[in-house]
Amino acid sequence: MSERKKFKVTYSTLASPDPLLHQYYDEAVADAKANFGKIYPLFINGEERFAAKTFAKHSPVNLDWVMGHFQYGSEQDVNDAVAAAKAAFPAWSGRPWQERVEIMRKAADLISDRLFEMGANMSLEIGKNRLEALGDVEETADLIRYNCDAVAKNNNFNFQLLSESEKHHNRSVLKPYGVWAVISPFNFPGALAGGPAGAALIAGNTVILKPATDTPLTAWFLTECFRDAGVPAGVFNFITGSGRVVGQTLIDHPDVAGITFTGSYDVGMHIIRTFAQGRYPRPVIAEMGGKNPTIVSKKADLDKAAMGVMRSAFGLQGQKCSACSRVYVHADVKETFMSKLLDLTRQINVGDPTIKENWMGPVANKGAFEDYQKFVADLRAAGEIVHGGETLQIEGLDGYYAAPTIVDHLPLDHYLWKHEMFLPIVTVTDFEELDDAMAMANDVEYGLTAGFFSEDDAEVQWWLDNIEAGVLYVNRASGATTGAWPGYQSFGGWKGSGSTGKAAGSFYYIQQYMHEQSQTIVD
Ligand code: UN1
Repeated sequence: MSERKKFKVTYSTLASPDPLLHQYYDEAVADAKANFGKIYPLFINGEERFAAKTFAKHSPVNLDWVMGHFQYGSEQDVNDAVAAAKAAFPAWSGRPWQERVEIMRKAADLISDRLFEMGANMSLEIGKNRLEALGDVEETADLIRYNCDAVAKNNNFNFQLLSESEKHHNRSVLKPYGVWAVISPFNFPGALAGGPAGAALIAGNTVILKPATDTPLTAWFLTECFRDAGVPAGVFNFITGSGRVVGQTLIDHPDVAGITFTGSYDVGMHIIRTFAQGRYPRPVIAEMGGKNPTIVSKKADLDKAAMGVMRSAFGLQGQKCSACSRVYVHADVKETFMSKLLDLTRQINVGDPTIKENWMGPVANKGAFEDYQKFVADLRAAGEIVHGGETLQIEGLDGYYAAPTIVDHLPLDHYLWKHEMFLPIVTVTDFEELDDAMAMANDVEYGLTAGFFSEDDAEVQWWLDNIEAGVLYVNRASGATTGAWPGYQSFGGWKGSGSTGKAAGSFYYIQQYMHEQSQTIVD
C-alpha cells in the first residue's frame, strides 16, 4: 500500500479540504461502525481494569448505535488511581524535562497519526461534523506540542535572578505540584481532555483523567496514545464513570494537588469551593462557560457579520463555551443583517454529522434535547422565533436533532439573555448607541469570548478597550466568537468564565501546573 497522505488541519483551513481527506474520513467512519459495541476498560497504574458495572455509550446521531461499553469507576478505583499517581510522581517529576517533552511530542504525533480514526469516532460519539471533529483531534496534538515548545524555549522556566553579590547564586525554578486531576467536558473531547492532561504531564505532574460521561471513547484513544508514547505506569490514569462518584471522589481526595475542570459555571464554582475546604489552597484551573456577545456596528460589513455569527452560534449545535449566543446590532442595519443571517441559516443541513453535506449534527444528550424544548417554549412565549424553534426528525435516525434557532424581540430583562443555554439558539436585539450595546454586552457573569464587526478603526479600538472578555475577535467571518487555535489565539475567560486569568494555547498556560521556588546559594 502506498504511503497515506498526511494532513495538517486547523479550524481556519477547514473550508477547502482535499478530496482525499474526505475519503480517509469516510473509510474511518465505516471502521468506527464496525467497532461498535466493544468493551473498554479503566486504565490505572498501567493496567486495564474492569469495574463491577458498565454503562453503554449511545451515539446521539442514532441512539440505536452503541459505541461501546464503559466502566463505572468506583471510589476504590479513584483511590487506587490517586495512590498510583502519587507513587509515580517522584520518578516522573525527577526525570530531566527533555525526556518528558520527548515522550509527549511522541504522544502528539500518535494523536495526529490517528486523526481520521479519532475524528470519525468523535463525530459519532458527540455529533461533531467531520471538519470540526478533525480540527478537535489536531488541536489536541497542537496543544501538547505548544506546551512542549513552551517548556523547551524557557529551559523549563529555570531562570537566573539578580544577586546581592558575586557570592550569591540566585535562581527561580518552577516545579510540578504532584497528582493532577483533569475533568473534561463533552464538547471538545480531545482538546479539552488531552490539552490539560498533556500540560500537566509535560510539567511533571502525574494525572488522572475523568472524561465526560458522553465522551469516554475519545478519552480512551488519548489514553492509548499516552501509553503508546511511553508515559510510564501510574503517570497517566483514566477513569470513566459518574461525576457524582468519580468526579466527587477526585475533588474530595486530599492527595489530589491540583485540578483542571472545564464545564459549567455551577460545577466549576462547586469545585473551587470544595477545594478551598482543604488544609491549604490548591490550584484549580476552571473554564466555566460563556454568554458570548457580538456587537454589529452600523459601520460593519454585514456579510462578514452574518457569516461570523451564523458559524459561531450554530457550529457544534451551539455547544461551545465560545459560541455566540447574543447579538447586538445597530438599529439602522438590523433588517439587512437579519435577512443575511436568515439566508445563511436556512442553508444549514442538520443530520448525521458524518455525512459531508451536514454542517450540524444532533445535540449531545437527552438533557440537552429537553433543555432545547424548554428554552424554545420560554422564548416563544416572550419573544419571536424568526427561524427554527423545533426539534427535527431525520429519516432513519433516532437522534437528538434540533433546528438552528434565531430569536428576535426578546425583552431585555428576560433570563435567557444571561443564562448560558449551550444550544443552537441565538438572541438578537438592536441598539442606537454603541455605549448601550457595550453596557448590555458586559452585563453578564461571564467573560469568555466576544465579537465585533465594524470597518472603523476608532470604533474597533474603543471596543477592544471596553469589552470584558478574554478572547476577542474583530471582523472575523470564519467565527465571530469561536475557533481559537493554539499559538494563534490564547483562550481563557474573565469573570465567571475562568478562575485564573491565564489562557490556554499561549505564554502563561503551562506555568499554572507548577509552583515557583526561589533557590539562593551562597559560596
Ligand atoms: C469551548 O468552547 O468549549 O475557540 C472551547 C474555540 C475552540 C475551543 C472552545 N478552540 O472555539
